[in-house]
Amino acid sequence: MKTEALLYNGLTTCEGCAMEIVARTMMKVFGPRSIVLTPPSCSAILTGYGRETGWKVPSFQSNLENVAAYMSGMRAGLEILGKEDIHIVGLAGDGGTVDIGLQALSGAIERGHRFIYICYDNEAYMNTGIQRSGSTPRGSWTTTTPGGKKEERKDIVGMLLAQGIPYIATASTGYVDDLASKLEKAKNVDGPSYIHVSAPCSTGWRFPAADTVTVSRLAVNSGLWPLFEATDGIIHVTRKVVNLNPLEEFVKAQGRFANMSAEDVAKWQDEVTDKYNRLLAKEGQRWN
Ligand SMILES: Cc1ncc(C[n+]2csc(CCOP(=O)(O)OP(=O)(O)O)c2C)c(N)n1
Ligand code: SF4
Ligand SMILES: [Mg+2]
Repeated sequence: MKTEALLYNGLTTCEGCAMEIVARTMMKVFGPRSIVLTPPSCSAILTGYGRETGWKVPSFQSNLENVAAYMSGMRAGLEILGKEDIHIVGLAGDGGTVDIGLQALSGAIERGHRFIYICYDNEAYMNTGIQRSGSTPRGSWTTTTPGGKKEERKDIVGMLLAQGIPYIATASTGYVDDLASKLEKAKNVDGPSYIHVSAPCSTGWRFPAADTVTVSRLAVNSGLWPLFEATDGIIHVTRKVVNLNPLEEFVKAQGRFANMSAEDVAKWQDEVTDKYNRLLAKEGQRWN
């Protein structure tokens, strides 16, 4: 990894922000020949306001619904200019990806443009006050689901795998080396690539800021957030957890699941274990 920090210090994200870990890791992998795009979201804090920016590379803020369309347009422009060696990187939240920006993302992938789209998933619309998104898990408190969300979250990775994408991976801020190696692979793909990163948010999930990495790891090691990748649709699980941690440890580490009963958690545990085992059985096989 290149060691030069391509993000300034002293940014105004919350203490312990996992999104900032993603941003710093991705810049170490991609280096100075990069253009970063962010939609309105907490990542837009890094892109900044007016004449100030946190990035040491060119950056651009799109609308919430169209960061992938901007990325594909920028790639087309660079091709006309004959500039082949520049990485186009999008850093978008879950709301801007699985809900509002989904059409632009799907279209850009279908057109086959070369870019790296990174969704840091903090599982709600955090920047505007912790509203539920399509990625908020069932049972979670948000300001718009005060009694706990009733609906299941969207499986965006499954959706994009079904569409067909040259490279896609899940990752976590609990395992930064795994994240970095997936960013490295994504960097070298001749087409679109997508990485979906679990990025716990102490502000919205209600846990102490010092616990970000611990909470990230609890999600992975309970089987709730499996770490895997798919190259041309072939599944490879990058971290195989032999004895899954009880999901209850992840649930209890944060305040947003305070309304869940023991039965709710037990049911969720069964679903997570079943889904995890079905994923392990897909190792080396096509997703669909
Ligand atoms: C079309 C549109 N709707 C709503 C907004 C207001 N808005 C700005 S940031 C944001 C939250 C985005 O949530 P997410 O993508 O999950 O990123 P996070 O804030 O969690 O980092 C919203 C709703 C907007 N800018 N554009
Ligand atoms: S609200 Fe969450 S995602 Fe946004 S800056 Fe704070 S910790 Fe990071
Ligand atoms: Mg979000």
